[in-house]
Amino acid sequence: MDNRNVLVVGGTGCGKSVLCNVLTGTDEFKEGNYTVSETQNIQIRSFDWKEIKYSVADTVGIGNINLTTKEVLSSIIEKINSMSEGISQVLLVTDGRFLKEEIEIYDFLKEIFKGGFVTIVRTKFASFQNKDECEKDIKAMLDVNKKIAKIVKSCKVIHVDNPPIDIKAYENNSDDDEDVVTINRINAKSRNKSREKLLSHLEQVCQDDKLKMGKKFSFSKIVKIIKKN
Ligand SMILES: Nc1nc2c(ncn2[C@@H]2O[C@H](COP(=O)(O)OP(=O)(O)O)[C@@H](O)[C@H]2O)c(=O)[nH]1
Ligand SMILES: [Mg+2]
Repeated sequence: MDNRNVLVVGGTGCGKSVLCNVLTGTDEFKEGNYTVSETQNIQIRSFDWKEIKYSVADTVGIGNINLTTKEVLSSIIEKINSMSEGISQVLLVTDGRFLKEEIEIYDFLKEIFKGGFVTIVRTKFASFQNKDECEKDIKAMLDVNKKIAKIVKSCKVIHVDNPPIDIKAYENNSDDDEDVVTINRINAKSRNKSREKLLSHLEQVCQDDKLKMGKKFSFSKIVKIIKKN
């Protein structure tokens, strides 16, 4: 069976772990809101789709309060190295704010791989099923500043919405309980739609050739890249 390795990166709290759950169809990646510490043990999970085995790797985000940028980038390198066959596609997750952290990760990845390997996944976008709204949003990204415009132009952008599916009801109020069940159900539907969109995107963009990081990639080079920003 063919296999594809997908690396998920981005700032803290932008929805990386949720995206990994949605893609792999599990709840094994730890979701959290960004005031709480997030993914410490970077995880990989696999699933089969249309005769292809996909392995999805979550990473810790830059901006994590417990780790320095250097530590985060070196943990991403570790992750890339653990996928020994190489990376098929990088999903750079942003929730629309396009933080300095996301730009740093992009520059870093550009330094270690070349070419069109990155898909920007715009999360928390409720109108993700509406093509016009997605296009409008891409236009808005192009207008933020030159640097972001350059990144957006070099990548494919895909919009999704993966809202929470474990919202808890107030206690002792049956009416509210019903509403919460309904919201969770609607949110699960949105996640399913996002998954369909992501899978058909991956099917298109993942080539047989995988990206490999230069074996001699050194830590001092990482530091240089960070300092450049
Ligand atoms: N509404 C909505 N909430 C999201 C989405 N993606 C993530 N979240 C929420 O954002 C928070 C951070 O998500 P998480 O995946 O843990 O972020 P990470 O730090 O990038 O791994 C959680 O509270 C999620 O429920 C999304 O697409 N839509
Ligand atoms: Mg996480």
